[in-house]
Amino acid sequence: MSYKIPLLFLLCLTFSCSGGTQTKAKQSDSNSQEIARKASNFSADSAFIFTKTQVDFGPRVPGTAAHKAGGDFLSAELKRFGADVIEQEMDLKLYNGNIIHTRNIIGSFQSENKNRILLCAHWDTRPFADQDPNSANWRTPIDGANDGASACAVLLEIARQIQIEQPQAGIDIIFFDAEDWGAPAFDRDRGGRSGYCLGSEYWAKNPHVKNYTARFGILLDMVGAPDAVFYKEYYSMQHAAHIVKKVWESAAALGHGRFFINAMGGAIEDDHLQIIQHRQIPCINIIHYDPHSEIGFGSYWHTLNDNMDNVCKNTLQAVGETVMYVIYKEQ
Ligand code: AHN
Ligand code: ZN
Repeated sequence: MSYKIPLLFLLCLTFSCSGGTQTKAKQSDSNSQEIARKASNFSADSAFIFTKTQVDFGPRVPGTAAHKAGGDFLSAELKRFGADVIEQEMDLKLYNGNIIHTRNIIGSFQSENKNRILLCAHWDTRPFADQDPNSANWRTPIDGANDGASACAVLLEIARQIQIEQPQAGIDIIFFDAEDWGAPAFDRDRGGRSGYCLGSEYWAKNPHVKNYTARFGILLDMVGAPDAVFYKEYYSMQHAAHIVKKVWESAAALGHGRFFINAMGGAIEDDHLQIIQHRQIPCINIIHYDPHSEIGFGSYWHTLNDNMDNVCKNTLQAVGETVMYVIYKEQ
């Protein structure tokens, strides 16, 4: 008789435990589905139009009318989507000693929320197609449909979605100026500095809000080419491996593993490095760079082929949805 009580007790325990686990698993399953549903609201059609609108202004090279128009557009769109917008205007010194007038554009959602996520991209375009196969084009500015416009377009579409459905965290979207004025291949012996990432360097040293910080940052760069592949970038892994893991796992869960490759890529000097070094915010870079290809970057990179013919909605969708999934998942 005496064995009956413990057996009954054991059975109850077993059932209640497995029941509990099952409920929890179901809950997290339906949570993930709900987050995936929110993320799927990202519209590639909309992002494509945001890309084209920027390109239609002409190359957004600091000092030009197209640059002014492009910046005004990004700023007005962020306001239209309900962000508090701050513009930082600054004169910056180029690799060759020349000074350019530039502007970082910052859009903040739920500005009072201390729990923040930073999303960023550069909005200026390269003044010279110094990688173009035809040397006659080396001094011609590029459209920057991928290198500039695509990432800003994805972030604008995310801003539009955030206005409709707010995530728990406050989101800051920063469009950095003067990323792409690195010394061109035909003028490399001048000055000691690479010349890239000037706008982000300025912001990281002089943030728009005193002592600004965020849980983490995600930089997007060249996220629109049909054949884009995003490998795990070296500095992102060094300083923010947990964010890389989160983003690549989210992409896989959404079926975007074709774009987000689960392998190491190169070490790329980009805006995220300024944020890591000068603001100590763990920041990752989602960038089209294939370590197995000859140049690494896409074949259009810093050539006149970086135009609208090289922008694909499937890629914009994969990146936009993945980033949205990550920000809606964050508590
Ligand atoms: C370098 O080529 C050193 N960095 C690439 C950063 C970049 C340029 N991203 C877009 N254009
Ligand atoms: Zn570039």
